[in-house]
Amino acid sequence: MTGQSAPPRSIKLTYFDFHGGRGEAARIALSVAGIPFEDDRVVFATWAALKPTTPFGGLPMLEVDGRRLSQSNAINRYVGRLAGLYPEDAWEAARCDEIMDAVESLYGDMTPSFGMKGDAQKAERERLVAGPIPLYLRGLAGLLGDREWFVDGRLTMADLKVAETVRHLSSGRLDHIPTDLVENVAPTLAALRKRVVEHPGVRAYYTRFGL
Ligand SMILES: N[C@@H](CCC(=O)N[C@@H](CS)C(=O)NCC(=O)O)C(=O)O
Repeated sequence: MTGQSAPPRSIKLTYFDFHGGRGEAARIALSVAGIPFEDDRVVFATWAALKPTTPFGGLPMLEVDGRRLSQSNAINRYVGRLAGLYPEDAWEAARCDEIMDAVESLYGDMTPSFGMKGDAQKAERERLVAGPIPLYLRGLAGLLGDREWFVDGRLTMADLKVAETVRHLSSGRLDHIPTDLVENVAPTLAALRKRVVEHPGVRAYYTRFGL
C-alpha cells in the first residue's frame, strides 16, 4: 500500500522523567498497543547537554531505527498510526489534529506563567483562569459534544492528549489554577478523562507505574 513503511525495529521515546506533559500520550499509546520501545526519561540535570542536540530545543523526541523526530503532535500522529490510535479516515484524522493542536495552543498560552514567580505568576494565572483556559476547555467540550470519544467512535490520540491536560489542570500542582476548574467549566472533559483512565490498556499503563 502507498505511504506504508515496514514496521520499525527500534523505537526510543525521550521525554522528561515525570508522568504527564507532551510526551505522555505517545508513551501511553505505545503501551496500549503493546509496541516495545525504550522509555528514555531525562532528568533535568542532563537536559542542558541534550537540549542543543534537538532541532528546536525541546522534548519529546522520537527515534525510530536511528531517525529522529521532534514536535509532540508529529510524534503523536506517527505513534498513533503505529498503535492504531489515529484515524485512517482523512476527515476524522483532521478532527483529531484539530483537538491536539488546540491543546498545543492552550499550552502556548500557559507557558509564560511557568517562568514567573510570586505575584507576577499569580496575576498571570488568574488572567488565564478568567479567560484563555476556559476558552479552550469550552471549545474542546464543544468538539466532544455528546460523543463518548472525540473522533472515530473510539479511543484515539486526541482523547489521550486532552485527558493528560485535564489531569494536569486538576492536579493541584499548578499554583493559582483551581483544581475544580475543568469540572466547573467543562464537566464532559472531566468525564472523558475518567473514561480514558478506565480504558483497559491505559489502566494497565498507570498500574505499571503504581498510579
Ligand atoms: N512544540 C514543541 C514544544 C516542546 C517543548 O517546549 N517541550 C518542553 C517540555 S513539555 C521542553 O522541552 N521544555 C524544556 C526547555 O524548553 O528547555 C512540541 O510540541 O513538542
